[in-house]
Amino acid sequence: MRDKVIKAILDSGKEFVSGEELSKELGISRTAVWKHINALKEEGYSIESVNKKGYRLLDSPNDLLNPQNIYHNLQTDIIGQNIIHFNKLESTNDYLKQVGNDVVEGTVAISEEQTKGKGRLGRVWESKVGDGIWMSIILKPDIMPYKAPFITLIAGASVVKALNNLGVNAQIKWPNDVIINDKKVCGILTELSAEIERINYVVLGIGMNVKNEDFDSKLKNKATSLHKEGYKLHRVDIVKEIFYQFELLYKKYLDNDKEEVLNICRDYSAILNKEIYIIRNDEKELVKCIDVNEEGNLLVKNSSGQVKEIISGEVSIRGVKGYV
Ligand code: BT5
Repeated sequence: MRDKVIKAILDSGKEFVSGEELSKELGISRTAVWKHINALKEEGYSIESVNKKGYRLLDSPNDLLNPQNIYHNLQTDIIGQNIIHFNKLESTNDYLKQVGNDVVEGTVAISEEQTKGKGRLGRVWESKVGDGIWMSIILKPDIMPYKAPFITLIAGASVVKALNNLGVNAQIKWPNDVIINDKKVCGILTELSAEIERINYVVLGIGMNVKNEDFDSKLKNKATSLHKEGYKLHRVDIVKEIFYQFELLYKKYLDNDKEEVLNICRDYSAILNKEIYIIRNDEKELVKCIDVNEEGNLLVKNSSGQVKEIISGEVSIRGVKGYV
C-alpha cells in the first residue's frame, strides 16, 4: 500500500492530491492515508500537507533509492523492472547469486549499505551507508559462457555513457573501472553461474561512489566520488540513466551488434595510446595500449614492438605515474 501512495503522489507531480481522492483510489481510510504520508515524510520524502487541498511533493525524491522512485518514468523493458531494495546487505552480488534461478532477467538488488561488498579476486569494496549506488543486475543471455566477460564492457560503456549524458567527464579504465580525473569512481564485478555450454545467469555488480566526502588512507589516492569531483547528482537519476543505457547496449549485443559498445570503450578510454603497466601476479611490464579489439580484449605493444592481446580478468593495470 505504501508503494501505491508513493506512486499516486509521484504521478500527480506538483499538483495537490486530496486525502479523499487518495482514500477512494486506494480503498483505505483517510486516516490510513495520513499515516502513510507521515511515514513517507520520515523516510525522507518532502511532502507538503495543506488543509482542504491535500498533499503534494515539494522536491522530487531523486536521492532515495526506493524502487517506486526508480520505476517512475523508467524507460526500460527489462532492466530494473523488478527492484529489491535493502537498507543493509552483505553484498548485492551474493544476494542475487542465491536467488538467481528464481528471479526474472533484469531484476536488480540495491542496498544503501554493504557489509561485505567485494571486488574482483576477493578484494574488498567499500560500500558505506547512503554514500553510493551499490547494486547488482541479473542477466540471462543465451550466449556461450566464454563470452560473458564482454558483459563487463557493456556495463562499463553504459555507466560511462550515462555519466557523460548527465554532464560528468568520466572515462573507462579497461576493463572494469570508471574514472574521473584519474581516480576510480565506479567498479564493476561480473560473476557467472553456468554449465559448460550454457549460462544460467550472470550477476552484474556495479558500485559507484556518489556522496562520499572522504576515503580511508588506503583509498585516498585512487578513489573519488561524484560529489568530491563537484558533480552533485542524485542517485535515482543516475540509476535510471544507467539502466536505460545498459538495456540499449545489451539488446544490441544480443542482436550481434557490438560496435557501439566498442566505440564507447575506445572513445572514452583513459588508457588508449598511453603507456601503462600490465601487472600479472608479481610481474610488471611497461606497454603501450593500442586498441580494444572485437572480442573486447586489450591490444598492447611491448618495448620490443611485439603486439599482445590481453584478456580481461587476468591482469591489473596501472598508469606510469599512478592509478592511471
Ligand atoms: C571492482 O573490483 O572494482 C568491482 C567492484 C564492484 C562493487 C559492486 S557494489 C555492488 C556489487 N556487490 C558487491 O559485493 N560488489 C559489487 P576490483 O577491480 O577488484 O577493485 C577493487 C579495489 O578497488 C580494491 O582493492 C580497492 O583498492 C579499491 N576500492 C575499494 N572500494 C572502493 C571504492 N568504494 N571506491 C573506489 N575504489 C575502491
